[in-house]
Amino acid sequence: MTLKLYYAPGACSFVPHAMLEQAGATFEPVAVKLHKGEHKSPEYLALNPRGQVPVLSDGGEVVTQIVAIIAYIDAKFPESAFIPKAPLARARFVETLAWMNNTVHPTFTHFFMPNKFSDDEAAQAAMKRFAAGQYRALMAELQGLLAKARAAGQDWLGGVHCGPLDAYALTLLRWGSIAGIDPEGFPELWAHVQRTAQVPAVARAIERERLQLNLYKPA
Ligand SMILES: N[C@@H](CCC(=O)N[C@@H](CS)C(=O)NCC(=O)O)C(=O)O
Repeated sequence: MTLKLYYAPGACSFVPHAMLEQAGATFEPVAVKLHKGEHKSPEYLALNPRGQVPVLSDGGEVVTQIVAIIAYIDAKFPESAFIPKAPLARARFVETLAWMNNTVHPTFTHFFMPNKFSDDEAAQAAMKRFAAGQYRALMAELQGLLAKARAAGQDWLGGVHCGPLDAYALTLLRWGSIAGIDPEGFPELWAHVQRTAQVPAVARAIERERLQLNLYKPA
């Protein structure tokens, strides 16, 4: 099998995972257990020296970074039309993807892995608290983007069908529930995520990763 996706359950690698399922691709899913440090093993670092998921390997060529992997899967499975072709719609898609990947995602990393940003425990605790607040505001912004898409007649964040932006939104709201944010506090976004989870290809990726969508525990 030429295509291999290295993923960690519940991680950002869910986005290319759902895309490959949606494309009907034949691929080998390879689970990487982050909690066991498998991403820091010599074998994995030989594949991706940054020690992160996702990694997509195609016949020995390795692609890292979600944005690049999404572009690659889109180009490889053009019939799935993951990324709109019309100039403005395409720019809007990339605009939202870039924001998810360079703003929302790293904000969660500051909550989830504050040790990446400081070796001072008090600073880490402060960072976690601050990042959770920032993340809540970003969820509100994401819900606003969804409302804007709907007002423009789109059922899905990237256009007429469920795609990578919807899978990323699902991942980000699920992460929010880990950060103490009740997804039900964002009813339109939560409904959208639940609807995304019911798309058969997305449901297959959820099942393989054994994901629970809402991990919120009231204090
Ligand atoms: N900029 C990277 C971020 C990837 C990333 O943050 N991956 C996380 C999982 S969501 C990871 O592998 N974390 C383990 C670590 O960084 O040690 C991308 O877009 O692919």
